[in-house]
Amino acid sequence: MGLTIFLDGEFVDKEHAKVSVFDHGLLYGDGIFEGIRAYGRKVFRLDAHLDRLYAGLKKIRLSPPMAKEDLKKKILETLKRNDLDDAYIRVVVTRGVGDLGLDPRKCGKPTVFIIADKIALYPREFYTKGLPIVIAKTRRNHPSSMPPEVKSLNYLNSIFGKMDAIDAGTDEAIMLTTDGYVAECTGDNIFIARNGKLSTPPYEIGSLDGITQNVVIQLAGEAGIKIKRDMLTPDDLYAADECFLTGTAAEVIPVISVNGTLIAGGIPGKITIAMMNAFSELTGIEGVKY
Ligand code: PXG
Repeated sequence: MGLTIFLDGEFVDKEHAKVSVFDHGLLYGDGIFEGIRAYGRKVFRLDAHLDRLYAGLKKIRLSPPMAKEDLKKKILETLKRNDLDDAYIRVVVTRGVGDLGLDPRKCGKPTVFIIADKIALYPREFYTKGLPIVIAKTRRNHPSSMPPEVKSLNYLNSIFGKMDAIDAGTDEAIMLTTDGYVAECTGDNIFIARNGKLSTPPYEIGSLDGITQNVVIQLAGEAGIKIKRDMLTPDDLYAADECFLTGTAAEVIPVISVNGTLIAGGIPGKITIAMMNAFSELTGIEGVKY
């Protein structure tokens, strides 16, 4: 049996889940999305994801097509209908169908869809051996051009970063701000450990206010590990004792080299492993049941 998709108020088969070529989500990337995970029939940090989605809609001045609580129910129903124990959920709200012009006022009603499917993470070996990454040639969007808190449907900045990673023979790349500070990776936030303390960049400089990042900040606090929002340079990465990435898709993944410079002697560090274990424990117990 194929996947069942929620689209504009109805549940339809994947084959019938189609949107118009006049949808401004497609024509201009005008819309917002969220990526959410479910573990063992529980959706992890669902409210935080919905809050971020609705904050994004407000920022792009798109009035929500449905109440947050209703969307939440539809997400849970999509998971139930597809009978998924573990899943990756993609929620998308676009400006809707308009004409061939940018004017968002000409779009009738927003398009909303929910896809729940399996997810392929980075190959499993990277979680034990660690991920080699590079610094992307492409710089992160400047926050004055693209507010970092908006998970917009236009991800070309990250896709350029991803292509830089692929060109360098790696799977992930760090994106620097226009003035050269570490912002984040193409779809993950970044942490370093130095002298037993963790640092991660402030989101105001141009990274997403990551939900997994905030979970790790919470877990580090609970484990008595000092954690600070810090402006980091590439030199701080090269000099770090440990480095790891966080994201809904990636979870917590160790980094073992940056531009070929080994970190932590090329093996995942102690704090990284502690955070990976704490994260996996939490996703096993916390979440909204369906
Ligand atoms: N930075 C960016 C730019 C992201 O897109 C994160 C950080 C991590 O945030 P969360 O809240 O998920 O911890 C993201 C989210 C993918 C993919 O296919 C990645 C994300 C979203 C959707 C798809 O790699 N990352």
